[in-house]
Amino acid sequence: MKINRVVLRHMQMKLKAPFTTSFGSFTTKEFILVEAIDEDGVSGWGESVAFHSPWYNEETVKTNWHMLEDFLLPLLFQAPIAHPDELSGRFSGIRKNNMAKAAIEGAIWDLFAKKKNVPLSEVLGGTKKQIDVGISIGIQKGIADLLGIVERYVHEGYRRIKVKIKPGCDVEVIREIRRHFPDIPLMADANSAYSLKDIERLKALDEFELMMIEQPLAADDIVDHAALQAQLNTPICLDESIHSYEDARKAIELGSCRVINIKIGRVGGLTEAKRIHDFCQTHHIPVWCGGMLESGVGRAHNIAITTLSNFSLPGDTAASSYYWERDIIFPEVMVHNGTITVPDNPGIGYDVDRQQVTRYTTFTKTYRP
Ligand code: OSB
Ligand code: MG
Repeated sequence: MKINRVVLRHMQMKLKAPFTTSFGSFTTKEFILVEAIDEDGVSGWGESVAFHSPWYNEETVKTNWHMLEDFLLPLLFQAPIAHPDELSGRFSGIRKNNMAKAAIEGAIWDLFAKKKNVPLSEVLGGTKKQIDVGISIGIQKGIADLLGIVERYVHEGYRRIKVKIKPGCDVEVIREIRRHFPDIPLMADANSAYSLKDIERLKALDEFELMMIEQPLAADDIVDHAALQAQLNTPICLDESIHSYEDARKAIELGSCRVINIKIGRVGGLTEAKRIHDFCQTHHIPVWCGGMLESGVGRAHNIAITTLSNFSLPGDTAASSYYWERDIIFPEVMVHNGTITVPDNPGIGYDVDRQQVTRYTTFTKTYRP
């Protein structure tokens, strides 16, 4: 593949409802949409999942734009690409900035699959035609609101419910949910809100038979998580702590977790996501695909990777309508009875709706070799 040009678009999309985690709340999603166009005029699409501010990791929309403009696109333009797996090597001289790397790599994967005329899921080695999905519910003002929302999505058929927790908004909340929904597959995500000092509080969650507790401790930790896992019955799932195959290997070796949440952006792209998936499979660690409140483009990539067999737990890829009044892909991502039918069109399998893209674009710049 020879890349003729790359278009970066700064996007701003209003969320249907504010999303609140242990770090705070946001109402608008700002992100970079990447369009890579080859010499034949075929477009591949990627999305940077970095947020406006660095609360989840150190990357932001601005740092991603800077990395793409000043480092990654020049490397991309250096030579033609035979296979998207080459890019992680080409980018290896640049430390971290995984979400920026994944954004352009994702566009090249889509383009590669489109040129081959096969779905992205298939070129990644995925086999599922349908994927099970769960939903991630942000922190709510009151327990009654939360119970209402849980009820709604259980009723819609989502395969598991994830709720956000933080100190002071945890054991009592989970107890209430369990009292009303004794049998639902339920999990909690702390987004690093606890330390080992809170071990008694975390152990108190054991009685609720959660599927797992996600990232209870520090975002850069795998050592304390191993100590915690040794004392918890509930499986720990790592999110923020896993940036690479090497991180996953070490975490599993240490016993820091029994499940891994793979986010394509956090690990630097689909190539690395596949490597982590394969390693976890060999070591009997189930994985699932996390979400970053993506637009339909990022969501389509998440659906494609979820078709790999060890994505055996429902991920956070909810329907477009959970996030947006109107998504930027056509058709929008639909969830029926907790499952998404994997599209069988070439590439990401959804059309990018250029009219909607234009509506949400605040700034565009085109880069050429
Ligand atoms: O920790 O998984 C997370 C959203 C933003 C940042 C981090 C996380 C989340 C979610 C929601 O839990 C995922 C989604 O629905 O896209
Ligand atoms: Mg998480």
